[in-house]
Amino acid sequence: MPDPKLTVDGEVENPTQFSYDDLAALDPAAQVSDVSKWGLQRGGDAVRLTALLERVRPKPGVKYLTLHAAADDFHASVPLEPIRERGLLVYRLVGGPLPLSAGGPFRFFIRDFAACHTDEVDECANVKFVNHIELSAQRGPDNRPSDDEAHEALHRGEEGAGSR
Ligand SMILES: Nc1nc2c(c(=O)[nH]1)N[C@H]1C(S)=C(S)[C@@H](COP(=O)(O)O)O[C@H]1N2
Ligand SMILES: [Mo]
Repeated sequence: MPDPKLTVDGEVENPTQFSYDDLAALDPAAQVSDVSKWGLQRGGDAVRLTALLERVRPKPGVKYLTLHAAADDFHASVPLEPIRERGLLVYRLVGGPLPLSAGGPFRFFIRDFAACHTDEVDECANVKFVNHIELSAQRGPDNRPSDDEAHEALHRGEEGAGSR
């Protein structure tokens, strides 16, 4: 994919598209190296959600953040407040773009996530292949698996897909 971009928009003052270079150029205070220390197996380097929010400037009244992965039509919508300080966007692995096999080119990751479908903010919201983050007052689309059966079916499908 030639220079993939992550769009951050919705109810914000300054909708922005971020490339790998744009993310790498964010302030050192925005950068977090090696997220494997927080339990993301494949690791990678990230920028803080707060840095993205500073850039796009959510309008007053924004309460939800929705993660869209067009690649496999996966979507998760989570309340902004509990993830504001814990949200990370993983974009780099060993000095290059995050590969598809690690959920790249952009992967959302929430520190201290809850077990799958035990909370609004759960591991399932660690959306891979994110191409679009949308801020809104109301909850957005969400097709995370809602029970064990749906969850297992999703993971079986992922194995079947092979490349992930
Ligand atoms: N795009 C996308 N992101 C996704 C999923 C998915 O099917 N598609 N599955 C979610 C679920 S249910 C879980 S538990 C985690 C699994 O992350 P892992 O593949 O790194 O173990 O990814 C989440 N992110
Ligand atoms: Mo999950």
